[in-house]
Amino acid sequence: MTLPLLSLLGLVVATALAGCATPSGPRATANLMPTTGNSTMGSVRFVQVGARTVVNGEVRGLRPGAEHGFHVHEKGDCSSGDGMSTGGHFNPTGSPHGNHDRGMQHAGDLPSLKADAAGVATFSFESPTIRVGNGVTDIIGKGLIVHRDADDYTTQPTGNAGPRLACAVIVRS
Ligand SMILES: [Cu+2]
Ligand SMILES: [Zn+2]
Repeated sequence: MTLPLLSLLGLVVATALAGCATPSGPRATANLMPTTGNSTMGSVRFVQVGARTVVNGEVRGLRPGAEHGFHVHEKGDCSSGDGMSTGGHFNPTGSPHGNHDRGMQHAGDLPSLKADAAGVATFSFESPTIRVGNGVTDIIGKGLIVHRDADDYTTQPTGNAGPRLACAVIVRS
C-alpha cells in the first residue's frame, strides 16, 4: 500500500471515531435571552441518546461563583418579559419538585448552573427525565429558565430559586 493511501485510510478511521464520540439522536437548542433588567444569556443544546438526554451549553452574565436554578418550564412563552409566562416547572408526570438525578422530580428539574469567577457557567450533564421530540416528557416547544438563586431541590414546587434571569423557547434543531 502506498503512503498516501495509508494516510487517507487513517483520515477515514479518525473521522469515523470522531463520529462515534459525538452523540447522535434527536436534537434541540435553546437561545437564552435576558429577562427585563437582566443581562444573563447563553445557548444550550440537547441531544437524546437512548433514554437519556445530553445537555450542554454556556450561560454568561451570572453572579460570579453562585449557583443558579435551571429548569425546563411548561410553556414556551417568554413574552411577559420577566419569564413568568413560561409557567411552572415542566411536570407532565405529576411529580414533586426535586433533584434531577435521584428520587422524585419534575421532568424539567435540571442541575443548577455553577458560575465561575467571571460569571460564566459551562456545563454538560445527562438528564434521565427529558426527551427530545418523543414521549410525554418531550421538551420541544417548552420554556427554559435560568434563575437568580440556587435550587434547594426541596421547596415545593419551585426549589425557591428566585426571579427568572433568562428565558428561552426550546426548538428542534
Ligand atoms: Cu425554573
Ligand atoms: Zn421542579
